[in-house]
Amino acid sequence: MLRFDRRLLWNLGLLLLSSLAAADIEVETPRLRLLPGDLPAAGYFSLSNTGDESAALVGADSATFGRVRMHQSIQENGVASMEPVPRLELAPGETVEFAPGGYHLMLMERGQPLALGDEVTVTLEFEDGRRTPVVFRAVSPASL
Ligand SMILES: [Cu+2]
Repeated sequence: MLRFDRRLLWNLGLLLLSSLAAADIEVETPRLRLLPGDLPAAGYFSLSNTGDESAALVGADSATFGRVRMHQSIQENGVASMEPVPRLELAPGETVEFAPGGYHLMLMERGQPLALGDEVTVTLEFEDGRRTPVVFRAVSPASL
């Protein structure tokens, strides 16, 4: 007869809980716009909160870059600039696009040369302490 021991059940429960918790943020089409030399790269992706509680993105980091910041491009009196975004909240079911002309990750001080097609891991940091590693592929600005 099959007999479950209590600790096994407990571990299975924890595993289930952690996979549920990890499943409510989805990142699609992560790509890194690569500019020549030491110019900052820009990270674009689509971020969805598929859970039933709000989630807030509060930062990102990467071993490949010295500094990663969240920015938003803005147009003021016909002049393009950008401002820091310290916190971006997503309501349940909400999707936010990081795309040219809007939200982006700005990745500065690259620690190694990068070529088109290279993969770079960037970890997204959420307010609840969750850290979600995402693999970005380096693309040319012309492809965006
Ligand atoms: Cu920027």
